[in-house]
Amino acid sequence: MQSYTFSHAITRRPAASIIAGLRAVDTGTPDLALMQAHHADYIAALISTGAEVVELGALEAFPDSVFVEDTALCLPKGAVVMRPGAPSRLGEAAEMAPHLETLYGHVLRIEGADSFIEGGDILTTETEILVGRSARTNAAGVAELARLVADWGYTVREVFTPPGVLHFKTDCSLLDAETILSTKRLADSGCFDGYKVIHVADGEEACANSIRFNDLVIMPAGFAKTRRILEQAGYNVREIGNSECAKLDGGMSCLSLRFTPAR
Ligand code: CIR
Repeated sequence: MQSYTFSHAITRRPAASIIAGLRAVDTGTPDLALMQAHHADYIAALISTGAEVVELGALEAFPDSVFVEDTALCLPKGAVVMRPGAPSRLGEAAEMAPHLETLYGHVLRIEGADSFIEGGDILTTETEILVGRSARTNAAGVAELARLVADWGYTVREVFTPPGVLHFKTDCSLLDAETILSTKRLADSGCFDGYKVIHVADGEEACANSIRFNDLVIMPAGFAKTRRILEQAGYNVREIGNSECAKLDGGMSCLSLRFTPAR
């Protein structure tokens, strides 16, 4: 259960500079006020499960800094500060490190000059850390992570993010110890063999980035078919508006670091 039950989450308020956030395709300028409202709903959902949420202040110098997931990997035995592959996001990881040091006592860091890795490419199950190579995460980053967490009880497995997809977890989420929500295009690669896979409904690929957080599955609003599939499978689903983050290729997992710090 350690892969989906958590005592803590960290979020960061969206900055006004979010309008300059990275995006693969420009589908319009994010509305800051609406994003703030969605963000508040998201935090309320996390808190409703009994977790403590550390809400960090906005960082105007980093337009994408609301997407805190990409800055670190937080596991029961420790935290690893990432090296984001997007140059404009590299500094976000250093901004996160002191907060994790406070909660964990110390942190490890990806440091190699050629190593790049973002948290959005990492899916942790009870036994494995799956890391998707992508435009943001390279083999050196995966190898360095594997060395750092070698004693933490997981197998690190390098997998591949589908072409044109930002992050591995853009297309999948952990639902419980043996179940993964995935797009068909990702699951068809065979990377989840051995797990139970629930496919998102056709045409609803954008809701594959959801999160299991304690007793809730938190998914972006507006994907009724997949919501029904999840509810029929017994999950307790909460929808959160994601229209503004979606303009920047962001979703439910990107907005938090979720963990139970060991001290
Ligand atoms: C970016 O391109 O880096 C941001 N606009 C979106 C990051 C989304 N993060 C995530 O999927 N973990």
